[in-house]
Amino acid sequence: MRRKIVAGNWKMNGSKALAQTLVSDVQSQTASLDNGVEVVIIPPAIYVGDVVANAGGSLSVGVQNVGQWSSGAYTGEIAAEMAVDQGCQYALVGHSERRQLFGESDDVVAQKVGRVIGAGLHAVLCVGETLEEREAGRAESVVASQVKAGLAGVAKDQWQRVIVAYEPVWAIGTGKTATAQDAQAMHASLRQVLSEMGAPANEISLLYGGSVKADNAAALFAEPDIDGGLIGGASLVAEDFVSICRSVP
Ligand code: G2H
Repeated sequence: MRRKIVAGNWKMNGSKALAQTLVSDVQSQTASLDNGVEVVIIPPAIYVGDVVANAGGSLSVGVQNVGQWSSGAYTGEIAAEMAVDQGCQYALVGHSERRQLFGESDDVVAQKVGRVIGAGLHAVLCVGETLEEREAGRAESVVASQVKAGLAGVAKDQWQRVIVAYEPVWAIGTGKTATAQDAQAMHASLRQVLSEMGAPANEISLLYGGSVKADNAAALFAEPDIDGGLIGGASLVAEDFVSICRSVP
């Protein structure tokens, strides 16, 4: 059985107050869900401690990024071990905003995956094609190459710490969502790629992300290879995020 996960990526949004009120609301309204969903809150790193304090034991917590080093003179960076130290269980790696705005290459992404898994966290590797790549018929090959590069260093006994989030770049924060059928097709292709890499593909949770909202989550999550979602904007409103968590079948 694959884990069903709904993770809220706050990006550079939120506040100490939100880390208290929203997290308490989400915690109290999701703790008794019987659909088996694991709910993860991924705030800006500076609020991780506040979120952990309000997570009440039933929510998991993650960071949006880690440095590719273990420690040292890297001003502004945080290490995977520090996220563990603060009570995190997850780290995003290779979000398209990191790739596009901060120039993260597949090589850097692979190094970060290594650090995250090595520290004992679950790595959520984010992959996805641009509109230009999709229109050129290259969506599947682009995504396959990001997965192969990002997870190239994963050892046989580490796959249980890997989650992949498919986030088509053209659907991020734009209000455009891939159809459930298009997302399912990409997830099936992703599972095939993982299988070819020697991973236990049927045990790896694959999340969809990109303008997931309360009104489109159920259709996406009903697809056989979509095991949950990575939610941006809608994770900042408790009512919407809880509704998305409830949409997991
Ligand atoms: C994709 C997603 C969360 P949004 O980046 O990672 O954001 O739901 O706002 O498109």
